[in-house]
Amino acid sequence: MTGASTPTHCPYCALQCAMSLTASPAASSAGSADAPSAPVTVAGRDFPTNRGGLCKKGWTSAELLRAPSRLLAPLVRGEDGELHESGWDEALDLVAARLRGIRASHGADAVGVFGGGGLTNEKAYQLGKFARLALGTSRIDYNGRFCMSSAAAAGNRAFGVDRGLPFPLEDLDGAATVLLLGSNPGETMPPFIGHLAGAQAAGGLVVVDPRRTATARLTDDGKGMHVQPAPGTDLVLLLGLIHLVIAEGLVDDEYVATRTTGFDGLRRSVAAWWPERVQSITGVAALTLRRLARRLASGAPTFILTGRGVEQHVDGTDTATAAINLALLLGLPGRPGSGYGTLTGQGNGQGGREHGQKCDQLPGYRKITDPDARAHVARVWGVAPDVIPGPGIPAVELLQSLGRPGGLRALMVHGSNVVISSPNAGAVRHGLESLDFLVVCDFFRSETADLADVVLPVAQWAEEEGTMTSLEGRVIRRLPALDPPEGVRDELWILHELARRLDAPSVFHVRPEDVFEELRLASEGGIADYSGIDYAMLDAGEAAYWPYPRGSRGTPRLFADRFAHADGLARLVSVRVRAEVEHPSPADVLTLVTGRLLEHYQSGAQTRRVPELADAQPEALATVHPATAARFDIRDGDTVELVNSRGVVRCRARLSTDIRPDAVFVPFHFAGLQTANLLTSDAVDPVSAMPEFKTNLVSIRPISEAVA
Ligand SMILES: Nc1nc2c(c(=O)[nH]1)N[C@H]1C(S)=C(S)[C@@H](COP(=O)(O)OP(=O)(O)OC[C@H]3O[C@@H](n4cnc5c(=O)[nH]c(N)nc54)[C@H](O)[C@@H]3O)O[C@H]1N2
Ligand SMILES: Nc1nc2c(c(=O)[nH]1)N[C@H]1C(S)=C(S)[C@@H](COP(=O)(O)OP(=O)(O)OC[C@H]3O[C@@H](n4cnc5c(=O)[nH]c(N)nc54)[C@H](O)[C@@H]3O)O[C@H]1N2
Ligand code: SF4
Ligand SMILES: [Mo]
Repeated sequence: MTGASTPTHCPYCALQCAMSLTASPAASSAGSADAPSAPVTVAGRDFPTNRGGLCKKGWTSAELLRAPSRLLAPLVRGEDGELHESGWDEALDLVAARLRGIRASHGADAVGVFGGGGLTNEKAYQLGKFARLALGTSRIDYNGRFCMSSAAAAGNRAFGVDRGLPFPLEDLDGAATVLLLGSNPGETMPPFIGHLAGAQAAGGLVVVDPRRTATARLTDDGKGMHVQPAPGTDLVLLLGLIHLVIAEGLVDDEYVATRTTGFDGLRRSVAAWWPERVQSITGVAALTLRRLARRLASGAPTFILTGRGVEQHVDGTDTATAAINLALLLGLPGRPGSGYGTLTGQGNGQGGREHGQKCDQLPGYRKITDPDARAHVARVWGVAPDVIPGPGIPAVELLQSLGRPGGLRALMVHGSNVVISSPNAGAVRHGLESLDFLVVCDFFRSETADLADVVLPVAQWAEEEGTMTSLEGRVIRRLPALDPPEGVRDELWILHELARRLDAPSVFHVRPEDVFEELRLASEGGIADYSGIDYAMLDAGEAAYWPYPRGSRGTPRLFADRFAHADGLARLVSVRVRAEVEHPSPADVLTLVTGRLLEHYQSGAQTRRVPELADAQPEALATVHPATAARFDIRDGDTVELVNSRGVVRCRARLSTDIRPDAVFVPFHFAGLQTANLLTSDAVDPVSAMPEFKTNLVSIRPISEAVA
């Protein structure tokens, strides 16, 4: 596998930019730690989403293939308390024996599995099956609960289906207006910005973000709008826009009458949200709201898109629902050239939420409580339906149960670095430390792997094959460009070997294509139906959007004629501002806003190991408005301490007018005392179980010590 160029896709985000990897001849000596330079070269490849472009993370992704810190053998914690290299048989025998033992003494639900939205469809599918059949546990969930769950819940409730973008990204090119709510693709998906050029030129790019981000700066030409509400007030903002659209007669009456239900309730629910009241809560001028409502209702091609900024809140489902209500009143979903969508985040954030690593789900986006769904999947798996456990508990609750009475005694982690990325991370670390047994599969000793009893090193993206489902709902192929280093194993092989040792009552294939063929059957007839897709058609370049039932042609655009509810209508679900969702701003506290930097990916487990990225962003910086800094006696570059009841973060301050004076921004990519999630709350949205990542109250003060 050397010399030739392999067409594949980026390992990181959901844009899944197309790239070509060319293996250098030295790559065949895989495994030698003395060849740290990238064994493959990366080139952008033409594809509708990225049009040949890549961001810095994509360009440098191959450096991790031979990073000096890559794990090249399993690690097992010894009697001395340290992790030591071991053979594969020894490590897998130990894992199987310990999990069996814990299951025998504490019951199957004492063993949990935590998955990830970066896993291929094949691995995510197999992990769900492994939990249910090999471990017999209901306790599986994944990091998408931190990512997509509120948008997914809102989409399911309104449309009866959750496909992040129900249209190809290229549809955005013709838009006159794009409303981006809490989304910063200028840093989180740079090549995506190309699709906003039309709206930008038409003066219709509207960015709603408490920070003046790279994306918000696209409106600096004075043509578009940057709306900068107080953090966590988007629901009020959206209720205000809906109020205006109704009050000013801007509703698409025919669309609402023929394609939706619930209008009367919705109208009543927004009656009291007149613009001046909205202004007093959000800080957004009534005049701006009116301008925005009219722009959105102009009848020109218009899109409304949400990101994590409006979704990662304890009222995230309601806020996403309000955004959908606005889009439905304007008649956007399903109208050619217009639409509503959410920008899925992780590489396989879409596919990863469809095939069974969610606690309440079976493959094909089926409900685990539905007897027909259970019977169908049980048939594919060759077991009786009652062998499949019932629903488990969502990610935050799962992590809260670590080591607690009646909670988890053992956990397997596949594709997440929860010590950095989960809310109330100090409590999660404590929970992991109190487990009887922790197994982590990773390429590196992530902060979570550091706590494990056994670490199993797995193949990276360029060394494995499989499929990913991009933010468009398009299933794409990942192809291997080189062999994994010796000592590293494919995750499907690991699950196969463990399933065998645990006497699982089903076959666990090792070849990705065999797993995909089984996934096709398991998803057949489900909401996310992949049964008409196979590797050969993807290799031949077919753009396969689900649902893609056997014998059909796939579905690039949803909702043209009907929504996925049985009656074909979309639901206008009335949502209210809940009393318990408060946004106080007493003088001595700030709202901590968290989010992302261009150079780092998620917990930083990967990108902090790429020298070019780490040099560009070596540390977490707290962005503070100069007026706020003056109030708290903070100078640019000072070390500050951010504190609340959950924890303490220490990092240096960066003064900037890009942030509102009532907020402080800290990226969540860093470890140790710079871990933003030491401060975030594990309170969750009642519908989606999404935690409150985006707005948490903190106090701030300068300190004299250097940053640890
Ligand atoms: N560079 C980089 N790119 C990534 C990732 C990464 O880690 N790094 N991760 C990928 C993943 S998994 C995801 S989910 C996506 C996320 O992509 P985005 O949703 O674009 O990312 P975030 O930075 O989390 O949040 C977006 C914006 O929300 C704003 N925000 C915070 N609070 C509020 C609020 O109350 N209201 C409003 N309106 N806005 C608010 C923040 O200031 C931020 O600019 O990115 C993907 N791409
Ligand atoms: N404060 C705050 N916290 C947040 C967010 C926020 O905006 N603010 N965003 C949240 C969001 S949207 C997300 S998606 C999460 C993400 O946060 P995490 O779940 O921690 O995501 P990653 O850092 O991508 O972790 C993936 C880990 O798995 C490894 N890995 C990658 N691919 C594979 C694979 O195929 N198999 C295995 N076994 N391992 C693999 C990587 O090396 C890395 O250690 O963070 C959430 N946390
Ligand atoms: S935008 Fe996302 S998919 Fe594209 S190169 Fe960057 S990280 Fe990779
Ligand atoms: Mo995410």
